[in-house]
Amino acid sequence: MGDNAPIADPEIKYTQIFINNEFVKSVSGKTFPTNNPCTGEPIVQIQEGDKADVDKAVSAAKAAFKLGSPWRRMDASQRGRLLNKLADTIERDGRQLASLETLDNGKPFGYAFNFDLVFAIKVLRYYAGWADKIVGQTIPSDGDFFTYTRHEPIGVCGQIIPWNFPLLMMSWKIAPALACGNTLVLKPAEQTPLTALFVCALVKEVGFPPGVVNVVPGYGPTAGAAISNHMDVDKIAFTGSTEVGRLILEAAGKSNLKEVSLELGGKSPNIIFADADLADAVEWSHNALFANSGQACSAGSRTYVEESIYEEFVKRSVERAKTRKIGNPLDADTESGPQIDEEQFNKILELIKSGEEEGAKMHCGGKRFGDKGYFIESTVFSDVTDDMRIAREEIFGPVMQIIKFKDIDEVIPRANDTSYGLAAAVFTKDINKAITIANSVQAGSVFVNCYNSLSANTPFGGFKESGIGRELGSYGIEHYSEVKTVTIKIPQKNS
Ligand code: TXE
Repeated sequence: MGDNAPIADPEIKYTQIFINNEFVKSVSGKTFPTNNPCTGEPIVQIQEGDKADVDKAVSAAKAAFKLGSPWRRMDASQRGRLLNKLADTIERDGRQLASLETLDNGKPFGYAFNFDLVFAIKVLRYYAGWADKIVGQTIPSDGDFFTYTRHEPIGVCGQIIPWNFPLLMMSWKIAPALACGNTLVLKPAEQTPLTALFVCALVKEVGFPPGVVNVVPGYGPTAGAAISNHMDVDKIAFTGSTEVGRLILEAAGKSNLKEVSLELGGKSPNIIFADADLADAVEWSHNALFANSGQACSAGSRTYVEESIYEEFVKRSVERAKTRKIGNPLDADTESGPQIDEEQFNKILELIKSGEEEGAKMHCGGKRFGDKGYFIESTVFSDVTDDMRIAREEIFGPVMQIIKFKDIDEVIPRANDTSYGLAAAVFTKDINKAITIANSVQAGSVFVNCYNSLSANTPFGGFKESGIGRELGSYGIEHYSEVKTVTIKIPQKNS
């Protein structure tokens, strides 16, 4: 086996809560299983954190953030060095990490290795570079005064992440937080704790001081709620459902008004004009929806196609969906693995049923794939109208909705008629159409003749109910630092 081949049965070394650079058991003594979505069977038992464990983790993070602590005294350049070293060790152990991700999440190993892992490493390196470049201003304030600003870390950051890109979402959260000098308590999703716990061992190995990074696996209403309600958590960053995003905001309001950044759901319009390169648009649109088994917040889940090419676009999209290889995520040619769990599996099948009942035309798929695990066939609907549930609700599964439109003036308000605003795309060769769409859609990211082309240095986040704040790029730094204005009386000011 080469260095890039999956490990079918990766060793699982880390199943405990990580506090103060030590792996520990839960206070309650409880454990929970993490399951293999290919079979529905448990992989291993994980120590189950809840409020008592979160309290311990927050105390550790608070102590690590004390004035004079090794972390607060550390050179900013050294914080960057530690982040780079973390990226190095993740790269070194990439095969193991990607194999764990595939086992726990079900995504094809090729994607886990070549996309999730590679992107996570890039994000760590990108923010490593930022650590000693986070600077304030000197300001010529009125009077005999001199003012400067300091961009200080906020303090203890709570970070709650989902199961669709476990390692990647961890990197998006911890990299900017650590670059800015914060300490953190992160809760991975209960479905996918394995890679986050593996990274904890690397955090310790590369030399982050104890208490800087703490990871508490557990369930949302217990461990997650304990983080979002905690009086000593100064900021919370969350990626997940809009429903839970509201709970997080509410908890922040009811506790200590901790700062909140949210990256929530989406129902992103992908608009294909008749002048687009058709083959290209079909392939991008296919992947915009089916990548990661449809489990992406920015999925292009409302495919709007101009009337004159509608039939042809549907025909080609159906052909493409039928060739999509679903199956064992360890096989090199597999494009889609299973959905994450039974709850998501049932939700998706129920929404497919609603599409049929509401009169959309189903061309392929529509049911379970195979006889075990949570696989669903690649499903394509045409004749979808804006009011159908499949056109309004986030399905988070391999279900494509192709919707007809007449012209640019008509499609813009339709594209914006949603409570979400995460992403949008337009396919056209006409620069004026591209720019008009890009400037008119209410979305945090707009892609022109491409889709989901993300990068560590490009901001990502939502308009409207898709979230608050931006991650990645320089914008990500803003959510992990406080600006302090220091004004000093001076004997005499001169210009
Ligand atoms: O999300 P949850 P679920 C969407 C997608 C999906 C739906 C439900 O539509 O079908 O959400 O998925 C933690 N306090 N997205 O149920 O519950 C939970 O433990 C604090 C979009 O898996 O939001 C996990 O760590 N935390 C999305 C995280 O929140 C709580 C990614 C996400 O889980 C909590 C995933 C609580 N009360 C789902 N309840 C995206 N934006 O990428 C749960 N959690």
